[in-house]
Amino acid sequence: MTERHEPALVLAVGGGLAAVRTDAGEERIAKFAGRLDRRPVAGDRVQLFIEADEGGRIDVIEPRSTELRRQQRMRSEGERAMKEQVLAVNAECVLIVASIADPPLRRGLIDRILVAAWRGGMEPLLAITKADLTGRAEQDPELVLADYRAIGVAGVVIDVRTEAGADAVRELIRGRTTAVVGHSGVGKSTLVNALTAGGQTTGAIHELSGRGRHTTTTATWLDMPGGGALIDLPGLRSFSLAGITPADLARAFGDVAEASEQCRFSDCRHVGDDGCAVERLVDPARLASYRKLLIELQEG
Ligand SMILES: Nc1nc2c(ncn2[C@@H]2O[C@H](COP(=O)(O)OP(=O)(O)O)[C@@H](O)[C@H]2O)c(=O)[nH]1
Ligand SMILES: [Mg+2]
Ligand SMILES: [Zn+2]
Repeated sequence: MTERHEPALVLAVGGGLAAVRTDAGEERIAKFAGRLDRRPVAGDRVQLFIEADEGGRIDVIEPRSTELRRQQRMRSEGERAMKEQVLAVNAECVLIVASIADPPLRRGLIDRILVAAWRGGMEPLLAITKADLTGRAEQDPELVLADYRAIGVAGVVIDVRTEAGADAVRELIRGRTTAVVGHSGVGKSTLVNALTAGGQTTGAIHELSGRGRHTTTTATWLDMPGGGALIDLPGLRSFSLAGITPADLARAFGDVAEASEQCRFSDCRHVGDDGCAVERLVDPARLASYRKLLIELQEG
């Protein structure tokens, strides 16, 4: 077979190799050209150099329309270093999956992913799972949803184990390419399986796993029957952002800003101040998340 270049999609990456699918529908395992200035990520559009029946080499990574990034704290020689990690690229939206209980819903993680989604050019969406466990939850899932709706984030409350749950999410993401993120244990895999009708891993990803090169610690591209795709991310324990800007904070906490207009004093700090409307109107857990991010902003 003659040497050629073919456009392809990166399905998964692991150990210096990628599972890719050419636009002609052929799946291959690809190496990376030495001259690449960045690592390919699931969702990347690439030019694949093919010279043999098997394999290929990623020569070019096309410009990305979106990037979901986080910071990883690393300890190097006693010094605290930050390294940026690109989790998924070219997704149109980010579906944040959070259970209302078991494990309990954590606003901090949701708010951080929101900021990262908006920063990276994606629409954040929220799926609150385990609706059936609302009785033992600390918060009412519908009220949580309402808080996020107020800042422009659409969402659903679902029991993932029902057909209706998967349908509600399918409606929310409507055939778009969606990065799926959440703390582990929230029901993300259950949801992803339902959305991908069993979630068969494609040939090349399977082969990459077989070679011990792809584990569930990196993103995986999954097609959805009827259109659209998921970029399934591993369960996140934490989600760090670096260099939070006032604009990031304003966007993610428009409700806090709005409530603050009703505080008695214009210089209200919303920490036990007389006549504070923010403390009266904003959910305490949400306010706690705001304060944490505000401190990070002030610390730069
Ligand atoms: N009660 C209840 N359990 C769920 C729901 N969704 C998932 N689970 C259970 O939660 C556990 C973790 O689910 P899994 O999909 O593996 O979560 P992941 O770690 O986020 O991928 C499993 O035992 C699921 O059966 C739900 O909506 N309601
Ligand atoms: Mg899982
Ligand atoms: Zn106030």
